[in-house]
Amino acid sequence: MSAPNQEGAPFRAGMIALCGRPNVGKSTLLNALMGADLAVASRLPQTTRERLLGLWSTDEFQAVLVDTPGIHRARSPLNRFMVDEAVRGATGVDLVLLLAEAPMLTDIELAEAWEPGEGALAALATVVETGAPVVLVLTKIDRLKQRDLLLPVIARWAALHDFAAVLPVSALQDEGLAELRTIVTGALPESPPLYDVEALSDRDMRWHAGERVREAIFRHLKDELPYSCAVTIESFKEQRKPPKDVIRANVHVERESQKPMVIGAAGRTIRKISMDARSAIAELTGRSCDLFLKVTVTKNWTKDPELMARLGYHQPVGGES
Ligand SMILES: Nc1nc2c(ncn2[C@@H]2O[C@H](COP(=O)(O)OP(=O)(O)OP(=O)(O)O)[C@@H](O)[C@H]2O)c(=O)[nH]1
Ligand SMILES: [Mg+2]
Repeated sequence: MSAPNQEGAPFRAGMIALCGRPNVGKSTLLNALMGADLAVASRLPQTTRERLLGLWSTDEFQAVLVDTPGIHRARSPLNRFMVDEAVRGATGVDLVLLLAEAPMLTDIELAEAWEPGEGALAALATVVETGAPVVLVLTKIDRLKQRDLLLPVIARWAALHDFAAVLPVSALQDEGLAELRTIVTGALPESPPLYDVEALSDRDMRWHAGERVREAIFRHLKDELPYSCAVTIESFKEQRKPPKDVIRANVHVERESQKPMVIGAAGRTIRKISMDARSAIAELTGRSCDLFLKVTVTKNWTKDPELMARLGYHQPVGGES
């Protein structure tokens, strides 16, 4: 039994996974629900590579929000790792939020004929297999001119699965989030906290710092280049006087030819990446920071599970969840 809070109600805690195809807005929604910029989001698909737990704790409950990589047809070892992480993130949770973009439809005929795509159906099949109740969250509704065109879309989705609820939201415009928070907290079983109630996530600041560098890479590099980059933190020192973090990180690329593209003419690109990442890290830690980036070639790392593991992309071994 968990200890009752002041009102005498027992404490509740549970896991809520955010799942769906790449780019549907999972990380943005996690940040909006948490009211903190924890998860890296970008305009490019396949931004999130690893499971991240966002810990939303109050005196009454702890909701462990699980951000997951997008579910997609994986070809490379890195992509297979990502999809495995997504499945791991959705397994054993109390509720899955299946996110799908609200389609941008312009007339009722199109809306009535609308069908979810293959990728969205595959994501649905994957989360249904976990056996957890599923809430369908239709995202980015701020982009829609005519909201009533969502009704036939909702009806089509509802015919595919017995969803616990269907909810249209906009994470960026704070629409539907109060309802979603009610659904999330309502799904938490009676339980003591699962994680430290003071912590915001299950990852340490080193990991978050690496993610901020990756976020800046996704913002400043073009085409396939962000997908060839990984970031490792070589050292993270908390200096006392004056108080600041001194961070040295490696940006790994797959091929020699990619190195000058990441560095840019006269180092301009890597400087932009560094400046963006530095201010994002400072915002997260509340301390100033010095960030030193080095670009390293780790040949074909996305295709080699051993190299991937060395760069941090490995599933836990043994019974660890
Ligand atoms: N207009 C609008 N855009 C949104 C909203 N939520 C997310 N986006 C945008 O959608 C893009 C993808 O968002 P992410 O949160 O990175 O999506 P994701 O599902 O985590 O993507 P992966 O990690 O790549 O699978 C970003 O450009 C976001 O700004 C929203 O409510 N409205
Ligand atoms: Mg994401």
